[in-house]
Amino acid sequence: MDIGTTLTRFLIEQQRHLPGATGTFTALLEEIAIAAKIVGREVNKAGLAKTMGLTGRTNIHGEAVQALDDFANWTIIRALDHTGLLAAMASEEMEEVFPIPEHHPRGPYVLVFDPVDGSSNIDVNVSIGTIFSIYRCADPEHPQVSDFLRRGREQLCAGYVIDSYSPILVYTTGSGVHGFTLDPTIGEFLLSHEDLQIPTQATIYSVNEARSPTWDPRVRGYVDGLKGTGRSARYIGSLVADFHRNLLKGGIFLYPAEVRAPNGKLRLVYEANPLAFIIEQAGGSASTGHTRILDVRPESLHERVPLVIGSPQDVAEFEAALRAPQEQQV
Ligand code: P6P
Repeated sequence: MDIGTTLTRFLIEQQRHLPGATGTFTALLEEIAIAAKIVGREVNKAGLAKTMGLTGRTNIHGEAVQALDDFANWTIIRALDHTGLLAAMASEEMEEVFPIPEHHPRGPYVLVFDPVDGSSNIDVNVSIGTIFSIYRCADPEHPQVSDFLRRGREQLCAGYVIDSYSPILVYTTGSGVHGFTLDPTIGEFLLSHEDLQIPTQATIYSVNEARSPTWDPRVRGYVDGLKGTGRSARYIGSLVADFHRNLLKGGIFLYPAEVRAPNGKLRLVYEANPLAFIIEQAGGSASTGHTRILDVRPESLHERVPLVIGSPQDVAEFEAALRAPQEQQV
């Protein structure tokens, strides 16, 4: 009986077509998949597990740390710290870079991740997920934060895992975007979405309209112009879930700059960049509203960036709206 194509089999087959491929990403993605299954098991005990609720601490962003944030962060670190493939890791939950301890072998890559994107939704059973990105390390014996402050276009691999009733892992290494759905009966991620391409015509727009008073009037005008065009407004409040739906259905997600937050809310290094690599590989676009996300040079590990991402025509129309002359503030 054919169980379908497992993640491992697909990666091995992909490796054959990539000159010089060493199987490193196969090993890294397999370990990430295992970590994702462990985190998913905790998520699926929603409300019953000790890994739910708040820890009582706040992270470096001043956000309440969910028990699952901590659990997922250290699950991913423990799954990958011994592989001999990484020199260091960084995460939304850690202020500084985490060098691979001396007692483990180091490797030529660094991994940066958001262990639980959308964690504020954990206790209300809304889909959440992990977002990750892999770069080459300049000097594995001496990993630096500069290894993580690379333009997104230098990423070697990016992906996400959504913990939902049907967990899915989506990744790219620059040869298309591929999705794998977890078959819980065998505990394997099986190929379900090969070579994903975002529909060019968006049918959905995703934005938190409650924040519109804080936007540039041209942003308000753009979003108002989407109404009555036959599109649907869909906003889950979990970036990875909103992104994934728009990737499959065609749409645009916006978290624009705001009057008191000119860089918006979302993080460049471990949220915008991985998703921007994926969306471009799937035929879409990702922009700050003025600049291609993958061209932005990060200045710090946790910096934020305005994000507009999705169907290319919609992103282009948003950028055009922001080029219009600014209304004179009365
Ligand atoms: P708002 C979740 O906290 C998150 O970081 C993203 O997953 C999500 O897209 C965004 O914030 C939602 O923010 O301000 O609309 O609640």
